[in-house]
Amino acid sequence: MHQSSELSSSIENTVIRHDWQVAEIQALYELPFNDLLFKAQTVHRANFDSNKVQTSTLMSIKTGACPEDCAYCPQSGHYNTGLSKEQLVALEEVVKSAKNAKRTGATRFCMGAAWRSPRGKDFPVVLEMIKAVKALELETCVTLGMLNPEQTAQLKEAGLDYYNHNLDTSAEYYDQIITTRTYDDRLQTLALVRDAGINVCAGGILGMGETLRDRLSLIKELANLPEHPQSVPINQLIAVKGTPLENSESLDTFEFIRMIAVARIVMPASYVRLSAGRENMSDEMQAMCFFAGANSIFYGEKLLTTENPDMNHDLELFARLGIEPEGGTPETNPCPRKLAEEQQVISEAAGENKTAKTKLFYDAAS
Ligand code: SAM
Ligand code: DTB
Ligand code: SF4
Repeated sequence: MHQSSELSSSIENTVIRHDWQVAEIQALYELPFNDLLFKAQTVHRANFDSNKVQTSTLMSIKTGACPEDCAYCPQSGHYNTGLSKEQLVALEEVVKSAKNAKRTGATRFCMGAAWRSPRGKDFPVVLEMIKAVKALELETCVTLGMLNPEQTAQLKEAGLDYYNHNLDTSAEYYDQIITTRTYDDRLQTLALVRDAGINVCAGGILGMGETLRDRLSLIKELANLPEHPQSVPINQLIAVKGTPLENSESLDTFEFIRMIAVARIVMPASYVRLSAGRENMSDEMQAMCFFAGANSIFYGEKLLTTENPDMNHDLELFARLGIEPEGGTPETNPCPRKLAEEQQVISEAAGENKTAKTKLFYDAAS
C-alpha cells in the first residue's frame, strides 16, 4: 500500500462520527459475513489490542420490587418472578465482594440497584460504597436509574468512574417494553452524567421481539450521542420466567454477531461489552463476538439476579483463545485450564453444583 492510502485507511478506521444514518449502518450489517467481520476486526485493531478483554464484576446492591415496568426485567415489582424484595446491602458486604473481584482479576466493580432513581438515606450509603471500592484500586461503576444534577455532582465527587444507563432498544420500540418512563428521560440522565465528567456506559438488549430496524436504530442512537459512550454493553435477553418476555425467541447467532460488529465499526474507540446472556452462548459464538470487536465481559458467576459463566470457564476460554484479561490472569490461577479440570473433577465427585465449584476457586485463592 502507498503511504497516502495507508494513512487514509488508518483514519477511516479510527474516525469518530456522530452523523450515522440507519441505512448506512444497515449497509454494513448486510455485508457478506466475512467482509463485515474483517472490517470490524480491522477497526478493532486500529484502536485496541485485539487480544485483550476488559473484565467487570457485577453486584446487585439492592434487589427486586422496582417500581418500573421494564418487560425484560426480573426485578420489576410489576411481575412475579419469585424474587424477594431486599434492602440496600451493607457496606461491608460490598467491600468483601469487591476484594474478591479484585483478587480474581476484575478491573472494574459495577454495583446495580433496582431503583427508578436514588432517593432518601440510601444514596449517601452508595456514595460511601463507591469511595470504598475506589480505595481498593478498582474502577467503579454504578447503575441506579434516573439522576438529577445534584446527584451526578455527588457521584463525581465520590470518585465514580462509570455510570451505566442503557437505552435498551430503539426510540420507536421503547413504549412496547417500558411504559413508566420515556426515551427522553433516559437521554436526559445520560446528558447529566456526561456533563458531570463521568464516563458513560450505555447499550441495550437484543432479542426482545424488536425488528432489525429497531436494533440498527439503537446503535445509531448510541453512536450519535454527543460523545460515544466509553462502554457499550450489548445484552442478549435472558428470558426470565414471570416477565412478559419469558417466551421471547432468541436471536439468530449470526445476527447477534453482526450487531457486535456494527457496534464496533460505528463506535471504534468504545469498549463493546459482550454483556448478559453469555450463559446461553457457546464458546465458539463468544469467540466470534471477540473477533467481531467485543472487548469486555461481565466476569463472575452472577450478573444481578441471573447466572453468568463460571470464572474458571471464562479464564479457560481466554487461555484457549490466547486472550489476556486486561487486569492480567490472576496469580493464584496460573493455568486456568488445569484448575478448571481439577475443580470439575472435585465438584463432580462431591456432586456439587456450579456455585459450589466457583466457591472452590475462591477458597483456593484465599
Ligand atoms: N434500575 C436501573 C436501570 O434500569 O437503569 C439499573 C439496573 S437494570 C437491571 C440495568 C440493565 O440491566 C437494564 O438497563 C437492562 O439493559 C439490563 N437487563 C435487565 N434485565 C435483563 C435481562 N433479563 N436480560 C438482559 N439484560 C437485562
Ligand atoms: C448491563 O447492560 N447489563 C447488566 C448491567 N448493565 C447492570 C445487567 C444484566 C442483568 C441481567 C439480568 C439479571 O441478572 O437480573
Ligand atoms: Fe427497575 Fe432497572 Fe429492572 Fe427496569 S431494568 S425494572 S428500572 S431494575
